Amino acid sequence: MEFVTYVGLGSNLGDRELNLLRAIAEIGKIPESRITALSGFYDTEPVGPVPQDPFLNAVLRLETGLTPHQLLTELQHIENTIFQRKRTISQGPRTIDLDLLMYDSLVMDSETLTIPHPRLHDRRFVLVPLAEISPDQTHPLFGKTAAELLRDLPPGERVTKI
Ligand code: PH2
Ligand code: MG
Ligand code: MG
Repeated sequence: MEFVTYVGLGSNLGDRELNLLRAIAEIGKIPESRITALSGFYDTEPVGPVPQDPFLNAVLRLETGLTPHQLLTELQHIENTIFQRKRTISQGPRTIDLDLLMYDSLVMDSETLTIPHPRLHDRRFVLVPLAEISPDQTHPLFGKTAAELLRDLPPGERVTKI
């Protein structure tokens, strides 16, 4: 379990809290991996082009021996098989969304996976829970900590701890 990774969780369809709890339980079963921190749950205003209901968001730290693509496959398996998520509207409502936010200090851009997550640094609904659990975690591209990224973010969408 030598790599420190962060996973963002989001839900705005069905029982949002139950969906996050179920997803966390499933992430806990990923081989060669261990959850070492979990943020609180945040009720957040929807961001992006699609008008939709508010999300419940959280971030967890997962220490793993899996490669980024192996971990992505595990997360997609939970989204698709456990939650039977259908990919209809891009960035639209979903029962569960699991995003690999950071993988150690790795920077990569492949067909299927971009690390760090390309919008991580300007999304309050990610930075608030990330800074809660790991304020000193540095972003490998910007060289700023989660707390600094959050501090430097202009006022934006509402993020309320439940
Ligand atoms: N996810 C999106 C689009 N907009 N807004 C909030 N507040 N939280 C999300 O997780 C979210 C979003 C698509 O992934
Ligand atoms: Mg997402
Ligand atoms: Mg996603």
